[in-house]
Amino acid sequence: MKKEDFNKKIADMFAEHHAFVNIKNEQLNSDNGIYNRYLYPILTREHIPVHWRFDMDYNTNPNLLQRLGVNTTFNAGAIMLNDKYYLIARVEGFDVKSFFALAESSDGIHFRFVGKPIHLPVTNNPEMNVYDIRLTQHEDGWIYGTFCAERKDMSKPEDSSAAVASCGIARTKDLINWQRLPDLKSDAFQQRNCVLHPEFVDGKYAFYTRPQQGFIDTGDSGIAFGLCENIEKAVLKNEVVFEPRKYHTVKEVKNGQGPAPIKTEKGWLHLAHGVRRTAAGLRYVLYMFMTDLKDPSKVIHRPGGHFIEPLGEERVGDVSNVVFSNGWIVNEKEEVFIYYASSDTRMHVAVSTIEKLLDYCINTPEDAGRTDLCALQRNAMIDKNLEVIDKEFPGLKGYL
Ligand code: M1P
Repeated sequence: MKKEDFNKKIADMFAEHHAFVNIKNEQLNSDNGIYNRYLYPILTREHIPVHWRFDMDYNTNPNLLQRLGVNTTFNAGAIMLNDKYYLIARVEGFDVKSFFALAESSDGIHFRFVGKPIHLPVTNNPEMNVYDIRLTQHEDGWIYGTFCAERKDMSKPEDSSAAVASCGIARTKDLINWQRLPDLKSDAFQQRNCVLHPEFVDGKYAFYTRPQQGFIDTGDSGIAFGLCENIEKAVLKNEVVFEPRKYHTVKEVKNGQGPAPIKTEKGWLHLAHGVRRTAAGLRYVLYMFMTDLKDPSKVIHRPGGHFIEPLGEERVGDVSNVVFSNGWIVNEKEEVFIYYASSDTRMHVAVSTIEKLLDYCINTPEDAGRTDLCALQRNAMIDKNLEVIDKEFPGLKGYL
């Protein structure tokens, strides 16, 4: 390529990227009254800046070929800092290694990647991969990131896909400079979906975890809770499963805590993922529950069924039929921005409010537990509605 064509191509690529990241997103009508989805994903691989993928030096890349491709941008942690909305996305290169990258927004909907990918310090046992960071603004003044640190399973040297997942911990004040702490220790062989609770509980750091025996299979596990004295050498004693998986529910195969819970006057709001096995493979949905203000491991409300499911184009991607969330943000108007990834490929947002999420959690009936009871539960609501129609909306009878 001639140098002048090379220069023009680069200018065009930057202009196209700028135009793409500035496309205005549109809120969609809500079909459930609980939250509104948005028309476009909010972070995709097309959001990755040009200079993160291409060598722009004519001497070393005269054909302007992409050198370091990005496959996916998903499973982002989220936090509000200095009135800005931040996501720390899991960005997976073509080399299937993930790294964390910071994206910034002033409205919670339109994001762009800023700076450079985060260079996370390693422990004395460097991991092969990191992903799914949860960000917790802790009352001790630090912002903590807890993430999955994955290493080869050295007990199976012949198996090149055998891995061990642990909970990595790092902390920061500015989301750019990170201090690495030792990985979380507990009796579990493996850990994923570990999240630091934002407040001390009984004067200790509190973790949501998911102890598991295998890398994919979690056995009889569920969302567990445990306390540790020292975050700089975090050892969990007495890790107890308080939100177990359950036969023939959205969390029949496994589940995991999403982001750190949100404190409200009526209890802690939790978002989690639940996994069911289908003929098409595993299906991941999001569900909610609430825990007691004084004891965040005591579930006080369990709305039945899923909260967000993969819909339409969300159903397709690198790992299809998955929605996963490890980040949400509450703003000063008590709007809640729920950031979720679809099919391990791109990020979306759904917007709700604290008022609606509390109503959803407190007043949505629990899973009735059995098909006949579920039918009765629905019929009771329909009978009540027929009375309401009779009294308040007689004109609707023609639609029945
Ligand atoms: O592929 C779906 C998700 O699978 C894992 O989650 P879990 O441990 O709960 O099964 C994670 O690898 C996650 O990143 C991924 O989105």
